[in-house]
Amino acid sequence: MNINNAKFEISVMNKSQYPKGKTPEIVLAGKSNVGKSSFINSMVNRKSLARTSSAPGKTRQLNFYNIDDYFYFVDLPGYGYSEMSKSEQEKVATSVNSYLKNRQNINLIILLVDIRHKPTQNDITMMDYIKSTGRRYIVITSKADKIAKTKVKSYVDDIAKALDVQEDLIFPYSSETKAYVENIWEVINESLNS
Ligand SMILES: Nc1nc2c(ncn2[C@@H]2O[C@H](COP(=O)(O)OP(=O)(O)OP(=O)(O)O)[C@@H](O)[C@H]2O)c(=O)[nH]1
Ligand SMILES: [Mg+2]
Repeated sequence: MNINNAKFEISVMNKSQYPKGKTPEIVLAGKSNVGKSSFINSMVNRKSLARTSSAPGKTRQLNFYNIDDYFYFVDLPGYGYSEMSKSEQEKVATSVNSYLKNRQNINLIILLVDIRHKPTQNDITMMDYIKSTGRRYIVITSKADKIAKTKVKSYVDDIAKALDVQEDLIFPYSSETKAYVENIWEVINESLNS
């Protein structure tokens, strides 16, 4: 896909602030530090459109990135960040869950998990929640550049099992090398066209 104009639009906490209109939203969910913001940057060929963090857990709001007025990438705050106070974590989780459940504009939810690690309990809980919304979703195993190419498939298969995800709904990706980027655009385009 050829992107001409990707821009940050708004950072929100409450639904009263969500963008108006019917532009479809492609949502990035996942643990803090898994690579959500890097994913957005690499997909739109911009180094620092979405702020990536050397200090994880900085993002506590939902960030909307307008892609050619065609769709939004929505960067969710990461979960599992232990330095955040419990009440703060609950506040963030409530706003994320309510968005995922109620927002009409959501077209596709992408759950990112690190290809190198067994999914955490938080990942499994998030996966189950996403399934419970009844929305279209895929899982992307991030940081595929960190393991040998020949091992990618077996790592992806293990994660698919742990999250109980169909084989055709899980894809490896690397924001660093952009390996497999074509597959991901294909899925996104398909979801935007249906
Ligand atoms: N090698 C490699 N590193 C990556 C990749 N994607 C992200 N990273 C690195 O992982 C770290 C975290 O990436 P972010 O994109 O900030 O992660 P995030 O999920 O947005 O984190 P939060 O905003 O804290 O929830 C950064 O140092 C990135 O450079 C990847 O595909 N390969
Ligand atoms: Mg981020």
